[in-house]
Amino acid sequence: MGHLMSKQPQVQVLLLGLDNAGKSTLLYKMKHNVSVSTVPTIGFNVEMINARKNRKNIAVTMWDVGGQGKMREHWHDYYQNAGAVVYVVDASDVGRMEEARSELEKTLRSDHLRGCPVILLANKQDVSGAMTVTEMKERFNIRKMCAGRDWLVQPCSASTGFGVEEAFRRVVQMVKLPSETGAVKDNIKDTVHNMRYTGKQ
Ligand SMILES: Nc1nc2c(ncn2[C@@H]2O[C@H](COP(=O)(O)OP(=O)(O)OP(=O)(O)O)[C@@H](O)[C@H]2O)c(=O)[nH]1
Ligand SMILES: [Mg+2]
Repeated sequence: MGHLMSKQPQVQVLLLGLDNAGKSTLLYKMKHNVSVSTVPTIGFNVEMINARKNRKNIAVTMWDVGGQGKMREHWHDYYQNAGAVVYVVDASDVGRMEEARSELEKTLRSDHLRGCPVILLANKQDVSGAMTVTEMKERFNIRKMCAGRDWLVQPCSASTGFGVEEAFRRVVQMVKLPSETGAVKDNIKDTVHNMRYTGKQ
């Protein structure tokens, strides 16, 4: 199986966003279609999800990195081979919207993420008072912030599953294959496999 997998193009997707945004909930909803109860992520979770792109099977490795203040200092360790950034926002937490916006802005300043597509997820749409896509676009000034790259704002609820399949489909559409970025090192897939297996023990 390892041999077969290694023939597939591999893409790396980064799930970023503030603590409590819903990244881990989203990851397991995407991977297994289950609702799990989560604890704040210290370090990261990583899962591989198979998908089809350009009539080929691809393996999408989703890196879910902790969003607490201390964890954000490590986000840049994950930037280098990212084919897309999925930025998850708790759309119901209006009080932290500026913090969410400025962290995304800071992230996108990295040279490693130049031209990297961004999918902004307006999560927690099941909560009344959650900001709409239109409101989020304005609040983030997303058109300007994401000038020079593909971007999309998508509503979802990681808890109920609303918009989650659609979000994943869009991620696969937008993600850059390694041949497009030229950035993935030969041994990346081995590293990913090793980390996955280590994580499961
Ligand atoms: N109502 C509602 N709650 C959600 C949704 N998504 C996540 N949550 C809840 O929000 C809380 C935080 O979710 P996590 O997935 O752990 O958040 P996280 O972004 O991984 O947080 P860190 O690991 O600290 O960065 C949990 O109590 C989730 O159940 C959603 O769409 N709607
Ligand atoms: Mg988490």
